[in-house]
Amino acid sequence: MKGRVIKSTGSWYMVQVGDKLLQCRLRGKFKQDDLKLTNPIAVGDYVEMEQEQDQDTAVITEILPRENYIIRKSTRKTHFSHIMASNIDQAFLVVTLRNPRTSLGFIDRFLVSAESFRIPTTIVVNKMDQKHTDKDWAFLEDIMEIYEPLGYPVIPMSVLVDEDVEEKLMPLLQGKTTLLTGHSGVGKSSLLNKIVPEATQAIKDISKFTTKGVHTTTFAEMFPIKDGGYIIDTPGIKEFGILDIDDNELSHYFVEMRQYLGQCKYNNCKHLNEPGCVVLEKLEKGYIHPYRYDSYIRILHEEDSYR
Ligand SMILES: Nc1nc2c(ncn2[C@@H]2O[C@H](COP(=O)(O)OP(=O)(O)O)[C@@H](O)[C@H]2O)c(=O)[nH]1
Ligand SMILES: [Mg+2]
Ligand SMILES: [Zn+2]
Repeated sequence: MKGRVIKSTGSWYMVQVGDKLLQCRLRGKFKQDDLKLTNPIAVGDYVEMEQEQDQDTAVITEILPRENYIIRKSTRKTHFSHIMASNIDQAFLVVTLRNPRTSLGFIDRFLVSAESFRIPTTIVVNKMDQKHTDKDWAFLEDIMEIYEPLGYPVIPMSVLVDEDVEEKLMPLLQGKTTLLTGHSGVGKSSLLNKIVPEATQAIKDISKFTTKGVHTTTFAEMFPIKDGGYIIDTPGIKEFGILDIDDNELSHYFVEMRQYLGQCKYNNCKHLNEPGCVVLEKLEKGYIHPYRYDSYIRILHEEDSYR
């Protein structure tokens, strides 16, 4: 029997099989190749199960290979990582121009992570109904001018006020597994509730179902949407860091730089001030946005400071 893990508490897993939910546990040890993981099974995993005799629970016997996954460092065990979610088709990064203002640096950090996991991203600019200043409008223009040409669609909207939220977003969400992310307070839960009105109820049901006292909010949760597809809500986005990206690797995750890599004079070029650097040349000619280059430099130095 094959299903998909939509919720995990660490010891029990909620698995969706067709339109049914099954409570499952693990049997035996699972081999994890190179990763040291605190969780062998993550939300989003496709698994094989065997029904337990005389019970409406099942045992997970196998994890099918993951297409991708997002991971963060374990907060409990050093040198261990925690898979937050797997088999993700796309991310929706929700940002706001004010209350709170999402910085370009934050957007770029997320995009680098998403690129490293090979997850395409759409930027949803929410709370467009708010009273915006000239500076806010200029910021929206920057966002559209910088990210749309790079292949990151930008969708301004108001989840609270717009009547066509579902109409606008559903075609983009259907049949896909979408990671919903962004700063706290930008409207992720509001968006989730528009797309999956049952979500609030589902959250309650599931927490009733799982062991009492388990702190479930640190886990990602996956919500099936009607006509196929899932939305994954991730708590703790603050920790969605950039893991172990080498200095020389970083520019691979800036899509506009990627195309020039290999053309620099030195093959270990960090695009800082090296002679014959094609990235610097393209920056000067205006093919690379100065804000993006600025983010590149910041992330490069931040990464250094972790070591
Ligand atoms: N003005 C306005 N407020 C919104 C909008 N969407 C959400 N909010 C409000 O922003 C606050 C945070 O929303 P929430 O969905 O909890 O954000 P989350 O932390 O990202 O899940 C709540 O008070 C919402 O009512 C919007 O489109 N416009
Ligand atoms: Mg929320
Ligand atoms: Zn270079």
